[in-house]
Amino acid sequence: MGAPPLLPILHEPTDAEAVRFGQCSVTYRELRVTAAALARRVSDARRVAIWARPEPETCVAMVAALVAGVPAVPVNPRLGTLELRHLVSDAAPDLVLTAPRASLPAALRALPRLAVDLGTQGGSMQGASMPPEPDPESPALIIYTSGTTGPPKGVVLPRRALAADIDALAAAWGWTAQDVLVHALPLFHVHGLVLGVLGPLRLGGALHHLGSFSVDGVARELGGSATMLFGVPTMYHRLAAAAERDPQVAAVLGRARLLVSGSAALSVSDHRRIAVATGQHVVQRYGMTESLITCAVRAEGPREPGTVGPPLDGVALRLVDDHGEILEAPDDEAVGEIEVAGPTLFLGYLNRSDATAESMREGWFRTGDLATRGLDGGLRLVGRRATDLISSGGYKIGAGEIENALLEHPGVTEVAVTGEPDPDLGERVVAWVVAVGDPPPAAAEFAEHVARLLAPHKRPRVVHYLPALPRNEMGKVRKSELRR
Ligand code: MCA
Ligand code: AMP
Repeated sequence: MGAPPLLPILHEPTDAEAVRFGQCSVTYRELRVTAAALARRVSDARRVAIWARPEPETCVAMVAALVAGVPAVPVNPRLGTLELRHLVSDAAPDLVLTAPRASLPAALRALPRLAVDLGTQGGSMQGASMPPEPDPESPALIIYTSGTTGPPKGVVLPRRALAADIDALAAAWGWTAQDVLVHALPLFHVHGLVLGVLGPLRLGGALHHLGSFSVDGVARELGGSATMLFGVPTMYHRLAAAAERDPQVAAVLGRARLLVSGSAALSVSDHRRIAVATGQHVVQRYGMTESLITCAVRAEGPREPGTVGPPLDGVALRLVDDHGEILEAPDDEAVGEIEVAGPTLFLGYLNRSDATAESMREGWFRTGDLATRGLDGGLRLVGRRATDLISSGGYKIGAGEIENALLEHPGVTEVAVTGEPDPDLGERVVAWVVAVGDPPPAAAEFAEHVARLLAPHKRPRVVHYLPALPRNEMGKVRKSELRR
């Protein structure tokens, strides 16, 4: 007996729809035929990069790599030159999978390229045999995630973590093959890729991707066959305003089977605005790239605002205070760091055994997130250990990374980056610069510079010019003073 398949439906595919992007729909049978053919062509690779534009080819490439048992590295197509160069040298993919005619940046053009051809969909099942199921402990995905300093680290996720997490979420939400997910998230992070793509595909349901988020697109899909939405709080903030304005938007949101928010805190106020306008209570879940999703409000349980729910079945989770004491009491008061163990954990950071060791305590992964435990067992997130990690639009952004990029600009002599509250994005990136030049470079130029070197979502939205940065006697910038 081999291992149970990660994507069982591919072994007995039907003509049911698997993924849809705009007019382009791919059935499970077509997915099997195309992905099995592609899997044979990548099976010798050690690792493959996937140019993760929101297109059906990205899903097919991902499935092909999983079928072949070759670790896939999804690449944000908006990465700037610095970040992309780091990813390519760190992950060292043998080839890159793209849609036909994708235009690649220089760092990826140097790699052999394989175009995903949806034209092979019409091929026969005879020629599309499935290779044996890879070891559940083998790496499936390498997802890059920002830390507070230095370049992003590649989180290596095994197949068993993906399977365990999706199954636990399915149990928590009554998520089945009958569900159709409206999807508008990027396909290179856990939220959009593991939950949004592999979730429906493991369960045999469908996903409808909008290409990019819009209130109209979400309303159209939920007014049609879609039953669920996965979004970040910025999306729900925009949906709340739309539902208050437009009774039709309110009605379709109200009819959805489940609206789920994650990646950042959904404000109590936006939760309530949506509940008042639509009758629907958005469900929160909490997780991290390294641990996948570990807590969720249950579909059938109470849906209080401000809580991310109790741990998922099968996940071991503990709260540990500053003295190393494990907090047991559900008092909604004592604050501890969330530590996680169990089947949803990553294997480690790629090429960074030092960082992997630092992130663990006695076999438990230290998330850096601080929470209390409520009477009902649900967790309430109250903050993060690292204040240098900015959470903007559901993206985590390391302040150090932006500081390093800005220091490469000839108009900057000193810089500090902080986050400040933003009603739409949660937090926005703020740069405090000591600039040279008369006049100094404009704020828009600094934004362009960061967008080019890193990625557009990391650009500073506000730039303050200072004659000098406030520093302590050790020379360290006093960010608390700047934030004040
Ligand atoms: C603006 N743009 C620029 C510049 N200014 N480009 C270059 N240089 C500039 N100076 C462009 C952008 O590229 C973009 O183009 C457009 O302007 C607007 O971008 P932006 O302001 O960044 O965002 P937005 O369009 O308002 O998007 C909000 C969003 C987005 C849809 C909520 O932030 C988003 O998709 N967030 C999801 C993040 C996520 O998936 N996180 C999961 C990771 P254009 O208009 O062409 O797009 S966390 C995770 O996985 C864990 C496990 C978890 O718990 O989930
Ligand atoms: P990432 O580092 O990109 O994997 O994002 C994981 C981080 O997102 C966690 O460490 C949390 O700080 C944050 N996060 C995820 N879900 C939630 C949530 N429901 N509420 C608050 N923060 C969240």
